[in-house]
Amino acid sequence: MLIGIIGKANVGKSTFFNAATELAVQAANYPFTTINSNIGIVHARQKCVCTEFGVQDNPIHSICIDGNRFIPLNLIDIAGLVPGAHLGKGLGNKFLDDARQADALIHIVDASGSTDSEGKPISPGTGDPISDVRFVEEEFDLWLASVVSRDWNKVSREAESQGQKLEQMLAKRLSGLAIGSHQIADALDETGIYYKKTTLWTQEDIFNFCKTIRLKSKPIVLAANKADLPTVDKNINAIKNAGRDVIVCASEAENLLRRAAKKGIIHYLPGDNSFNIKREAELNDQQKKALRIISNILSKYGSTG
Ligand SMILES: Nc1nc2c(ncn2[C@@H]2O[C@H](COP(=O)(O)OP(=O)(O)O)[C@@H](O)[C@H]2O)c(=O)[nH]1
Ligand SMILES: [Mg+2]
Repeated sequence: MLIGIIGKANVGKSTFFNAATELAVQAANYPFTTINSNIGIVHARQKCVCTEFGVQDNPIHSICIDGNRFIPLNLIDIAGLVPGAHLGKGLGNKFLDDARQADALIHIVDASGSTDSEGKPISPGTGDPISDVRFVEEEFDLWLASVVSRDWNKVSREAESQGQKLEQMLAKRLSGLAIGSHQIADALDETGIYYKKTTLWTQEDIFNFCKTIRLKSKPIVLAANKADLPTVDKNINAIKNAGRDVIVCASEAENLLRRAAKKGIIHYLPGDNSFNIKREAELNDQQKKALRIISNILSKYGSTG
């Protein structure tokens, strides 16, 4: 399973990636590899069978720590999107190259509103995370639409004259995108174009089909990042009011906690709602202050996300 991190520039994608792939805990008993610079291993946490059912566990492909099971997944840090990426703007092509392999996506949003649509710093609270969510998803759909509609007149005519099945023709167009043919069939059905002659498809039909197939094949979780900044609450509420589920997320804090845990300064397991300082004497005032701030974030949101 490969999970991709998407979002516009400077929202904290790489910080999230670094935090998530930093193994704060003892080395795993399976090969730990960073596949390449932007692909790493993360661990999803759930209760282990040893605590849940009181049985003896013997994890082979995952790790059990203090009754919590950490299950490895692959994570890919994908190049940031800018408006117009589907036309090759910014690192558009690199984005699309990485994103196509993902089975699910984490969309990181700068919930503090301290970056504009191109990721440039602006005064906190003035950015509009809701329009960021929209533009990133739309860029993705427009890119898919550009893949599907390439030489559409020719391809659709040929497919019709050869009596080729629509799912097959589209599966070929979308190959390499980790999209299943049943997902294509379902998306055609939902878009209402299953029985429409492909030569009559409009750009809008193609776009709607692409949006539907993206929702099916690459489900997105929204992560409202930079939760340490005071301007997040208003934006998190706005995202929720727009009908979207969102996970509040503090990547920089998580990064710091995992590094401190690795050095043995604190006891902290990723996903915990608190931490214990083990070696307080080694901390300077600034570090103590940072940990106090993080402790407040954990009590407010229940975890770093
Ligand atoms: N306050 C705050 N800043 C963050 C957080 N995560 C990332 N940043 C900052 O946002 C900027 C962009 O981060 P980066 O990870 O490079 O973003 P990317 O372009 O999306 O990969 C950097 O200055 C980070 O220090 C966070 O949780 N809180
Ligand atoms: Mg980055």
